[in-house]
Amino acid sequence: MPPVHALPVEAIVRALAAHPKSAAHIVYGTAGFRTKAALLDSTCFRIGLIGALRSKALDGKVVGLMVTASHNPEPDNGVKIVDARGEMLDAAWEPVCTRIANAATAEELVQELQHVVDAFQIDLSVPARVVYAWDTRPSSPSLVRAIVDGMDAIGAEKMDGGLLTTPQLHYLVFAYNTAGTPDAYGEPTEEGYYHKLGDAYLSATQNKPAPVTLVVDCANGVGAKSLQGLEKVVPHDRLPLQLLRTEMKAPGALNNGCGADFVKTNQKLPAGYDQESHVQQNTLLCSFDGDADRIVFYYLTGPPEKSENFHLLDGDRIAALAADYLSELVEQSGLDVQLGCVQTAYANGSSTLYLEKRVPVAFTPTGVKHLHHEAEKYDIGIYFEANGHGTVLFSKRAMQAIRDAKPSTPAAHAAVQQLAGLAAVINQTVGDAVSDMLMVLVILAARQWGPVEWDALYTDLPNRLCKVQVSDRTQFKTTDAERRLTSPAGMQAQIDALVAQYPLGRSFVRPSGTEDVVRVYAEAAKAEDVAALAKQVTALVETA
Ligand code: NG1
Ligand code: ZN
Repeated sequence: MPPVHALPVEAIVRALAAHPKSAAHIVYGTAGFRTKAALLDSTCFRIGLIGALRSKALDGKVVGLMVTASHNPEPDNGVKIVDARGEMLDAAWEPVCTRIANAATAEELVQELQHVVDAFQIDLSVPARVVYAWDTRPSSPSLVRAIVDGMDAIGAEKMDGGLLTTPQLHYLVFAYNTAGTPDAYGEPTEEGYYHKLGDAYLSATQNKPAPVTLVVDCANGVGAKSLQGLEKVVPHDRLPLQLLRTEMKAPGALNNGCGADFVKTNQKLPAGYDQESHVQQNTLLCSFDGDADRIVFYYLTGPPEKSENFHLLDGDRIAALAADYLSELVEQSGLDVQLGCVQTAYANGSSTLYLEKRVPVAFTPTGVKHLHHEAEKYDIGIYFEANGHGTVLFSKRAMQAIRDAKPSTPAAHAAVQQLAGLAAVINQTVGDAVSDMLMVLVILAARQWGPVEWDALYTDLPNRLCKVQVSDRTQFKTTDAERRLTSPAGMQAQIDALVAQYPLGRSFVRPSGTEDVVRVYAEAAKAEDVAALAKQVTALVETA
């Protein structure tokens, strides 16, 4: 037996033989590791090793490993690490993951592992604790076995979270690590999650008339299971949900013709919705993505055959709804807490104008980890990507102010109560379709609004998002929260000249972090101008 302060090299090398490395080079990016499931076995074994090391590096705190490829097609899969406060993996560890995943031989792998132990001065005698979970993809169980082999080889206490949504795993990690402390987030079980959200929702909607029915497209993914769990703790008359696309076991069904990404990208109903009796004019509808960390809402104002009858209420609208309501509550409560909102360049310009009238607005590069960190700078930080990924963070300071509040009027008292209720409804670790859905329902119930009133907060500027294939997307470099190009030389000046031709014109170009393409975004006051601007900027990019 090697001493406890050394890596168990023999055990690792022995177990490694069952998980041969594929030739593909793989990078730990915004979404963790993500690619075709068939290429991921060795990556998963190795992330089992890394998860254990990360836990040891954090003094034995629980870290999470989630197997999912979110909104991507069913044959894809992925794996990512959840850090001890339930947030995304510390950026300093991303290159560590990449190096370990790509080590070509057993010898190299052991060297890389030892390098991490030395670089982060990890005390290997600290016991590791790792909780893992997976989505509904057929490839997930075998990838989970590879993770377990990795954890067994290095030695870790394993906690089997089972089939969960990504935000449920984030919840579990945070709940484990805060259990028994003054910051205790909730019971660290799946049921604990349903009770925390469900009870908070019931208390925040107390004495309100029954909300409208919400039709939920579960993307045939794990979100269906999560909502069924929630329905067990919240009576149907208090949360009238109609769940559609719940086929978690049907081969090929996941994210296929449904789900948040399909609806947002195509700006239309999930396939087959026109045949559903529940889908009617002015009904509030929403779509989850495959691992239920994203949500978009929508509604119809006439027969679905006509595209102009479809109205999307995306992440920008959720941010606007939250900012409108929360800023009012903060004012009524008299509390000294600062609200702020974080967006990316993809936010519709009209939403930014709307928000800026109410709260400070900051911009970050694409990717929720950037938004999350920026939102932490406020007492109450609202962040949403236009595609529906986001949440609202209540800082320790805000929670303390809410607890210590001595409201002088009944209205101020009610506002403080409502802030406390919303803080409990909203998942504080990561964007969560279920918790975002409940937040929207709480606000709509308080406002007595339906989708039409919500939609009336502002009018979107016409916009377009295009993908361009280029020979080398790394030549595209950006600055100013990805809103301006610094390379290729001279291209930004050309974009500026094009944009200046159109009233309320805006356009930017950035390389995708998840696909081998360059994205072009354009918006302007008139639809025909957007089409022209997007075409001209795309043509510029194609010449690079
Ligand atoms: P990239 O491929 O870097 O544009 C996409 C989304 C992001 C984010 C990430 C992570 C757009 C334009 N981009 O990033 O918002 O969700 O995937 O999944 O929607
Ligand atoms: Zn997702």
